[in-house]
Amino acid sequence: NNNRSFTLWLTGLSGSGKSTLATETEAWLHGQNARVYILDGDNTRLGINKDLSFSDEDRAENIRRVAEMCRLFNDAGIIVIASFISPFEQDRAIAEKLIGDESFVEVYIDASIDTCQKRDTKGLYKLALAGKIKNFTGISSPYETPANPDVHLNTESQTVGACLDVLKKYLITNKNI
Ligand code: GGZ
Repeated sequence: NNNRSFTLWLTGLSGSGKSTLATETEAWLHGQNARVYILDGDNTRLGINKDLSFSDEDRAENIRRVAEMCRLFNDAGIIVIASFISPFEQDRAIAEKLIGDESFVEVYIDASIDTCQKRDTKGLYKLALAGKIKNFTGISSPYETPANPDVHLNTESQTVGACLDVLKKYLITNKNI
C-alpha cells in the first residue's frame, strides 16, 4: 500500500464550501505530483448511487458505498477527496472503519446554517424552506457536528486561501506530501 494514499473526508452543510475546498486541494496535490480523485454527489448520485434518496437510510447506504469506493481508490494508491454532507456521526464512523483509521482524515467544513442559507448558491435552501425539497439537511433533516475532526476549517471566519493553508500544513506534517 502506497503510504501517500488516504482519504480526505470532507463533511459539512450544503453550501459550506466543500466543493470549493475539494477543487483547490486537488489542484495543490496535483502540483505536488500526487495522484488524486474527487468523489462527490455529482459523480456518484447520478451513477452508482442513483437509486438512493435523501432519507436517513439512503444517506447511510450512500456513505457506505462511497466509503467502499474510497478504499478501492486508496488501495490503488490514489488519494481520494470525498466531499459529502455525511450528516450522521454513525455513518461517518462506518466510513472510517471501512477506509481504515490510518487512511481516514475527517475534515469538518464549518459554516453556520444561517451563512449557508444566505449564500444559497444553488437556490436549494429557498426550495427547502418552501417545502419543495424534503429532508433537506439543516432545514428538515439534522446535521450532526463532528465532535473530534482531524481538521476543522471555518469558511465563515476564514478565507478559502486561509482554510487551504491549514489543510496543506496538515498534509505536509502528517501525510508526507
Ligand atoms: C441535502 C440535497 C438534498 C437534501 C439534494 N438534503 O449543495 P449540493 O446540493 O450541490 O450538494 C447537496 C447534495 C448532497 O448529497 P450528498 O450525497 O453529499 O448527501 S449525503 O452525504 O447526506 O448523502 C445538495 C443536493 O445533494 N441535495 N437534495 N434533501 N442535500
